[in-house]
Amino acid sequence: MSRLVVVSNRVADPRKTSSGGLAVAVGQALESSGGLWFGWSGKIREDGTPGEGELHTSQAGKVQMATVDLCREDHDAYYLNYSNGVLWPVFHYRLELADFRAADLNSYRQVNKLFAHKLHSLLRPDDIIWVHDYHLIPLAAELRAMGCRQRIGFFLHIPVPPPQLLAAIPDHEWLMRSLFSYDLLGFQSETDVTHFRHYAESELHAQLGDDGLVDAVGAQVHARAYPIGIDVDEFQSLGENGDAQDMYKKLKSTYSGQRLLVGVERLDYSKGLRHRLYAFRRLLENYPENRGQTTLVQIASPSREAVGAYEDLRRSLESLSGSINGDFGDLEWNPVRYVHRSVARKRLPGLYRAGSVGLVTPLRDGMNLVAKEYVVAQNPEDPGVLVLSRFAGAAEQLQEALLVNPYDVSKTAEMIQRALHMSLEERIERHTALMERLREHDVHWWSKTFLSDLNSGR
Ligand code: ADQ
Repeated sequence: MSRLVVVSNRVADPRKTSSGGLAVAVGQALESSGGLWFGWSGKIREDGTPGEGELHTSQAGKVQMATVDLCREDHDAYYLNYSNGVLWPVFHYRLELADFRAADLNSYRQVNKLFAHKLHSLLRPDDIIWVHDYHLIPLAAELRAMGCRQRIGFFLHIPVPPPQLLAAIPDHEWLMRSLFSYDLLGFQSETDVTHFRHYAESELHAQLGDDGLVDAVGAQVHARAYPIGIDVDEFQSLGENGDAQDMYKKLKSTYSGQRLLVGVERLDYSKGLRHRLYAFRRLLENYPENRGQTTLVQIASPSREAVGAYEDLRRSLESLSGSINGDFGDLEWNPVRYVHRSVARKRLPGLYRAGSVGLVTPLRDGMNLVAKEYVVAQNPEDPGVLVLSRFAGAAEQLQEALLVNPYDVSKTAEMIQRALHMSLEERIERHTALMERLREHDVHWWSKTFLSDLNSGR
């Protein structure tokens, strides 16, 4: 059996479940065959040299961990400026937030070359390599240039925008051509696959074949949707532990007599937090019976604070929730409970379960695992209702949620009102259908299907 090598920007100890969905899934796939997990160590060397970094290896159970440090200059240019300041906004359709600088692109290439170089020295001939996410798009091209012939697959966790937006990235052909060094490309949704195929056709003159085949720049690659899932059993049993139950009880007693709307995310402009607060304000304006009765609990954990756009968003959310509380609140009731902190994973199911409505309304999202976790955390006999943006990858699968266009603030408010008044029968019907889908396409299905296609050359 060939060894699995996973490459991602960040590496987590697979034995620690606190790291959450993806780390658990990848960790389990690695544990089952024994494998290697390679990526950035998370350490920044202030005195390091660009393009260089020390390799550290350690053993975590059956998994070998190999990580590389980055110097300050590489970290800022490759990680903050290019990955999170160019690729993240453009791939989330937000050209106006992207800051293109040639030096950052050079560093992005350089760090991918550094990673390829360090990884190459650890590879065995029959390894199978699975690269994750936008930080590492050119990794396979660099490995191929070093003579690597192993099968290499790539999974993109974020959306693929339409070709015209991709084409705004300076050197986009270089970036997108490098995807043809992989054997298999996995995307979150059919929409993403369609955008990739259209790009390849219009910009790289690709021939499109059946079963996801794309033939361009002298190479053939399969590009398909493998929607990522969650570990349903793991999340359900997390909900049965004391911490989750305490959280549930605490919320129920703090907000007794209230209906709760719950939102949980990293504080990121892609998550639609501003629009969500506008929709909540509209709910209180248009349906005044909710005043004093309905509270929005919004958790937005700190994220990428060194990137400028995130600082602006933080300030505007604080002022928006302050103004809703000022305009509608009274001595007994604060309409918005906005928390700029993360919640421990073991407490999350309790928070989700306390929410009569789960608000997951990103302006654009690769998949969105919070939507899936919210559904799994519900009491099947009295489930809450998921209000989900049609622009989350998850919307392709979770059709029984109440789907909304987050830009349409009035309609979103109307849907929240509908969710608050949905009959028990309809809630159970929708929840049962959603659970079936989540079980069928859980995270184990995701990693097994991708790896078996990569292995077999399908
Ligand atoms: P993210 O943008 O980080 O992931 P998401 O899919 O929602 O978004 O996953 C976040 C994970 O972190 C979930 O397991 C959630 O429970 C946890 N989390 C988020 N906010 C939290 C908070 N405030 N406190 C505690 N835990 C929190 C990227 C893509 C997504 C894609 C995933 C996986 O942007 O579109 O679904 O990768 O592929």
